[in-house]
Amino acid sequence: MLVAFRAACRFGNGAELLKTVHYSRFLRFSTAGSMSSRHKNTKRIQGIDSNVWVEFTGLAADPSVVNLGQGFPDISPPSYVKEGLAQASSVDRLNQYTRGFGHPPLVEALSQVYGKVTGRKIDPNKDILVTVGAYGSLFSAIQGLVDEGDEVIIIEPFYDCYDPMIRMAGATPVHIPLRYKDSGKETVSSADWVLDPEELASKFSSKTKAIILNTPNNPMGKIYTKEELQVIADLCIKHDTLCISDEVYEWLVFSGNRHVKIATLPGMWERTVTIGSAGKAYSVTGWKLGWSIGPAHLIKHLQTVHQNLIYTCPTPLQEALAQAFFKDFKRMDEPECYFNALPQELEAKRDRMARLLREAGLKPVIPEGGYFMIADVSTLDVDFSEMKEDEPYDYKFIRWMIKTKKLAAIPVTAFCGSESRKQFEKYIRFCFIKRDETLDASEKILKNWNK
Ligand code: IK2
Repeated sequence: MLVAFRAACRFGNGAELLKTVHYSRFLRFSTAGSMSSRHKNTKRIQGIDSNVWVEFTGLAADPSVVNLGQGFPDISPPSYVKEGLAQASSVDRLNQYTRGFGHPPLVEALSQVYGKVTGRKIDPNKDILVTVGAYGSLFSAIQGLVDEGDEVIIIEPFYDCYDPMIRMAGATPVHIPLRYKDSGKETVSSADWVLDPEELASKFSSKTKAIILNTPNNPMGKIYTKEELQVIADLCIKHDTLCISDEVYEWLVFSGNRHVKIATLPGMWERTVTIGSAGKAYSVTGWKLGWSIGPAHLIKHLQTVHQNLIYTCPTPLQEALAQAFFKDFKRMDEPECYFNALPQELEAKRDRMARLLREAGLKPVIPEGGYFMIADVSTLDVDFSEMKEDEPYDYKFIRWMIKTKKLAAIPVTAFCGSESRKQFEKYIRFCFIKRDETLDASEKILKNWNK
């Protein structure tokens, strides 16, 4: 409007100026009229408009801030993965649409890898769906399998999108927190956070359609043992409940631990959708490719959502990912396989992060897997007098830390319902899949913490 006004004045075009003023008035009135009803949001997105990633990624964008917040690697992805994408995009045919439910070479590669891991034959066309990130798989699974009036159990702390996705389907999330069980050891580990089997059993009812499991867990790094998974599996079978198992960190397992797929327990394959992510498997979060694997009678419902939502994922990315999987499938038991090499590299970063946090007076919970570490910050004396009154402690702490210390992390209560806020608000989450230079910069901040 201002530009049009200036131009009209400069060129002496009075008629044009009047037209512009009239048009802008018309726009203002017509918009104001319709804002009241037609422009309102749908009920299904009521109350889910705030998002921790939108808010804290914005705050951490200041280049003077060391960002250990959002979970993306700043280490390089493997060179053969990057080269594979360049090669794929040089083939004309691979720049066009591909099969909607997954590019044929990719579903073939996934069926080989997961066939080996699960010890069962996986049909590349019927048991797999390739999606836009693990987000796409979660959304398709929840929309395709969960109905209005259903209940879905989720274990706190949980990846934050589960809750709004369940609400968007018209269902009700039922939360159950992991509870801290003192092992008597000086070091607290993610294994010390456990489900109470009786409390879990009390959450199942005739309305329970599904439980969402996340192992290794984000934000805590907990890896459920086979015995813990068996408790969940027994309840799923008893109540004829589905399991949506988010296993995006499946390869990121530190020494002394083992990742078990709940789908491999007796009676669980036919009721489980297992979700993976290329972003996490190959340190390429920007590729946003994920997949769901499960029995054809469940996957077909996810395929129905997918074909009416986005239809197909980018072909060159799927081709490059397929070639990476074929390469690593051949050497899955060797240390060079990325699925074995990355957790080794990460374990050293985990140990360094834990040491740095302890030196600054924070109390880290040592993760068994994944690339996040939560730490108790309640021991630190911080003046929050200028902060918003009504926010949980962890939100205030991180706002203060970004502003005062130039270090970004993520509040753990973003991963909880309001009932468990008190239990988790003294923790914040750090991401440690970072280059040595980034960890050096955080070390400098943490070493000077008390100055
Ligand atoms: N499920 C879990 C458990 C995830 O952690 C993620 C992505 N991580 O998010 C970044 C962070 O926590 O800082 C997803 C699903 C989604 O994966 P994708 O990126 O493949 O959609």
